[in-house]
Amino acid sequence: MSQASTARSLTRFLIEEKREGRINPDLRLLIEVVARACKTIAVAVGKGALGGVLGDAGTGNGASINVQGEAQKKLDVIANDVLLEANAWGGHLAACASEEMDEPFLIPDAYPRGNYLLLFDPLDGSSNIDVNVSVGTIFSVLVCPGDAQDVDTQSFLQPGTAQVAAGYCIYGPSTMLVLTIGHGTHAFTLDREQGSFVLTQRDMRVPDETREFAVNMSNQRHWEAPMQAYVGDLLAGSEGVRGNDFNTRWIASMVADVHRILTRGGIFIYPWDSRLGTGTDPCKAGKLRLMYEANPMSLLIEQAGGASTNGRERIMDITPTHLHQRVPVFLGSRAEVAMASRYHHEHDMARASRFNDA
Ligand code: P6P
Repeated sequence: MSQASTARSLTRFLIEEKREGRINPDLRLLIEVVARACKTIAVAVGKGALGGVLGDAGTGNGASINVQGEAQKKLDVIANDVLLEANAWGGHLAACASEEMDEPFLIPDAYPRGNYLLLFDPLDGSSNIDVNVSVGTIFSVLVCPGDAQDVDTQSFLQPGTAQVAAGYCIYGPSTMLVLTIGHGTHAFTLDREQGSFVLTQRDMRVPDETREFAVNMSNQRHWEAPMQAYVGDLLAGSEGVRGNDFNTRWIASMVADVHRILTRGGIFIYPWDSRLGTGTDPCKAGKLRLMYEANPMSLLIEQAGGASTNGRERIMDITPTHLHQRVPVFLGSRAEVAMASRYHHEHDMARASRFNDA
């Protein structure tokens, strides 16, 4: 049989998952629609300067700023619009929420509403667009609690454990869709000639151990004590308590860093830092967003045997209070995430003991 005929397309994979009772027709449609939207985004991203879509969005009086207070790129807006338009009419969604929109987009009355909620970062890492570094789309799927006609922001505020699907599409040398529907994490590569995603890695596994960490070291002086201690011991390498040398990678595109970790292991860290205030404000508890960055990536990583915490607790156990709230992120190889979390736990215990002794 030819390679083409034995290759398993995303469509065939989802039909077989439905046959196994792991997915229902509406969720299958949702994933196919998101995958198709990602192919459209891949075309726009791939054009680069030839597409006239690089640079900042916004009119002549300066770049437009999104709800995060960040300058929007033209491709941020394009990717967001592609995902909204693709998902509006299918009848599978009640509403969408996006990093690029203050409020959720409720499916208009002109179309039927379904029982799913879709959350996305339409183009994560977009600051890398203008320097031709891999970027990606991250998405998370929840079930709408109650009647879809009553959907509102509160409907989205569910912990990561409530996700029924999550994934990302990475626009790199190849375009890949990495997906979980709660039964493993699987990778599909876009066959540009056929125009379809083909299963290229079933059941990705994150190695438990690693010698590679990903963090933006320029923020080191702003980190809290346990994070300083943890990274200090990594940097001490084989002459320090860890007894091994470590390598570092930082692409500054979460999708690309997480994809590397899913592929060969590692730990990805974006910790809280003192510039963000006391850490008690959920909208300043870190840089990365809980609902449409940390939660979907955490589900993908856990489904691949890895772990994901905020340094102190499992990220997917956090009950959100704000749609755009942020969270410190430690995710990847299970043993290394446990080690980083141990530094935080031991720091907190010692502080509590000093407080009790005072
Ligand atoms: P820094 C991209 O803007 C992003 O949200 C993630 O994709 C990435 O991991 C992080 O920010 C990079 O942040 O502060 O290193 O530029």
